[in-house]
Amino acid sequence: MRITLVTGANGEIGHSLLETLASKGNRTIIALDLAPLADDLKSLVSVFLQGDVSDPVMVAEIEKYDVVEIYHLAALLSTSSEKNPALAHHVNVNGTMGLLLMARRIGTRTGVPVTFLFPSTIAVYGMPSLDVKNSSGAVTEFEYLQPSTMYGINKVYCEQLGGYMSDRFGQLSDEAGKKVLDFRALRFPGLISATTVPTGGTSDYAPEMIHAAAQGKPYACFVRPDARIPFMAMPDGVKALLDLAAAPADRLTQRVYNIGAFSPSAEEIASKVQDAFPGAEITYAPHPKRQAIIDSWCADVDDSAARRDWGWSPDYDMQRAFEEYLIPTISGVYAL
Ligand code: AKB
Repeated sequence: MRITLVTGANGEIGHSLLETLASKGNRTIIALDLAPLADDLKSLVSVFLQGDVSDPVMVAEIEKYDVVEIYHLAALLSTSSEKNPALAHHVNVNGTMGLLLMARRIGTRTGVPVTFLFPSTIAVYGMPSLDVKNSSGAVTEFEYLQPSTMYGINKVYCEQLGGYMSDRFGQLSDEAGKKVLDFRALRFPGLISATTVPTGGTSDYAPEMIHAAAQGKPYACFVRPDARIPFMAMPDGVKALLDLAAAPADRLTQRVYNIGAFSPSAEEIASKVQDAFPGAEITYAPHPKRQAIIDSWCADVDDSAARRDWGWSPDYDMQRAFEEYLIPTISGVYAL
């Protein structure tokens, strides 16, 4: 049975990914998280390791298994990273480097290249001004890569690192040319889940607004009504990870792919929320520093490479996300 490792298992993507992976069967799932595994995930995994992904003792423990696929989700998100930049660098960069080295050792030992799925982010972009952001349209993977946040810097570096570790590691040594690691990254927009609420991100205003309204609570949005970044419904985020993991290597022309779904302003999200929950009380209290982070991210992404190379296409535009996923599911969550 193929062995799949998921780090950051308790996180938002981890939750949904574990449910989907387990429903597919035919694999052994090893999950890792700093905190004890959430009760609803316990029956889905074969092995749970509690600890720090950047701890070499933990890495040595994982390395005992012949892992063929890694979803490395553990990370500090953008707002948390600004509160503790040194810790963010340690977890987001050193943790990733440790796992990449481990993946190379496993691939060398087993003779099977390890597929390494890395969630990158629209935080890698650094739009120089609001005018440029508003006039540049959908940005490709190769433009405006001057992030202003620790998280964006960590992620854009790890994208490069993953490519290096797959293709050029030790290029002057005996290691050269050995295909033992296959790194693939997705630049996620803000993800919106109907069943979990994020912590520590800057795109959190959208899910917070929806979950507050579903509970009948007022919400003060921490960005301006016109703030615009790309978002995606969580099932599409998980689908993208699985589709990229399954794509034949010879179809991939790059190691890092944008994926898009919809790009609403905060005001457009609020209007959808108020349609679904009439009377929802949404006000605006922009936080200048979090607003500046959102202003520095692109308004839309060009995901034509993902569409061309591995058939990416989101199932949910904004209307379908609200009508067929978010509202019915959230209403059930808070009705319980
Ligand atoms: C964050 O806000 O930090 C994340 C992201 C867009 O990567 N949700």
